Formats: sequence, structure tokens, C-alpha cells
Amino acid sequence: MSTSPTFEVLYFPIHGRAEQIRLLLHYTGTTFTDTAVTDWPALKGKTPLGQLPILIDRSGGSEFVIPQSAAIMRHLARTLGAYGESEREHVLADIVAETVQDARAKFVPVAFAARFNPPADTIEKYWSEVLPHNLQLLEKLLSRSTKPDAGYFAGAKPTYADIMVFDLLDGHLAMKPASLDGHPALKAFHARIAALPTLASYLATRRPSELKSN
Ligand SMILES: N[C@@H](CCC(=O)N[C@@H](CS)C(=O)NCC(=O)O)C(=O)O
Repeated sequence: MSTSPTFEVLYFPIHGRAEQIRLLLHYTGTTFTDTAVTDWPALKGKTPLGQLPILIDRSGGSEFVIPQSAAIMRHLARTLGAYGESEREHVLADIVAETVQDARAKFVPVAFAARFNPPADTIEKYWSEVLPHNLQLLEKLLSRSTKPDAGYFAGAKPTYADIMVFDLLDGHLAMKPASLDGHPALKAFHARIAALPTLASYLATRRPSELKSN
């Protein structure tokens, strides 16, 4: 008898803020339903915050509907074992995740410039100053891992924060393939995550990124 997956991710049919969630579920080998929302006005009023993504967790025998992508990531990290092995690693992962959130907030208006219409000099400054600064911060955090030789941000194994960094870097590479060229440690990190056995086949077959050069 087949049972439906415990987890369901609902988001628009793009990478956007849901791709890190999909990546974390694939990384942990978790079966899930990936629901593409195509009639948003019909669904919006029924969601907790009127926003996507949402995760529905049916593990408790009822539906737990979770909004906010970072809360979803932490819930999955805790329940699927991707939060590190010690309190220190939990905190390191959280520091990295918050740094990614800060960086993403600066990236979104540039990535979706057609929608947010930022001034041209904001876009130029993003690529020449803001992004290099954020990449430097991430490089610094990578070296603070409890197991720096492993090449992940918190400890010996990837955590949810590694997946968040990967997704952030991946979005930049989709827009500008050379954007990590001055940052070999992050470029190697991106390749290391992309080569994880549980992610490689998903990355080869997933929908292409919606992000394009601007
Ligand atoms: N802080 C929220 C932001 C969610 C958000 O801004 N969602 C957008 C799409 S990326 C959305 O639902 N837009 C449609 C709307 O607000 O009606 C998160 O990280 O989940």
C-alpha cells in the first residue's frame, strides 16, 4: 500500500524562496510533494501569512502548516538531522543562515529587477561592492566551522545552513557565471555541495533557474 509523503512544499513554479527547502529535502533523502501553485489568489487567503512558501507537515497525523522559509528550514533541519552535532554547531549554522538571510535581502531587488525596478546604480553597486562584501563574510564563516577541513559551514557534515549558502551562490551563478571567480573557497564549496550523492540527480533534472543576467 502506498502512502502519501509526510511533507508538502507549496510555492510558485520557480526556484525563488522554496528552492533551498526542496534542496534540503533532497539532501536528506526525504520524499515530499512539490506543489506548484498556479492560482495564487485562490490560495492566498487560506495561508497563515498570505505568503509562500509554506510547508505542510503531516507527520503528527494532522496538518501543521508552516510559513516563513527560514522557520521551515530549521524545522526540517531539526527533524531530519541537518542541524549539526553539538550546540556550537547549531549556533554556527544559525549564524550562517542569518548571514544568508541578510545577503538575500540585498540580492532580491537585483535578482528580480523587473519587479522591484531598483536604480541602475544600485544594481551596479550590488555587483561591485555589496556582493563581494557578503562573499567575504561567508568565507570568514566557512573557516569558523568546528571541522574546517571538511569544507562545510558548521561541522563535519552539511547542515541546513550549507544548503542555504549553496542556494544563494547558485542564484548568483545563474545570473553571472563569473560571480565567484575571486572567491575560490566558495566556488569549491558550491561544487562540493553540488556533488553530494543525494543532490546530484536532482540538480541535473530540476527546473532551470528563473534568474537571468541584468
Ligand atoms: N519572509 C518570508 C517572505 C515570503 C515572501 O515574500 N513570499 C512572496 C514570494 S517570494 C509571496 O508570497 N508573494 C506573494 C504575495 O505576497 O502575495 C519567507 O522567507 O518565507
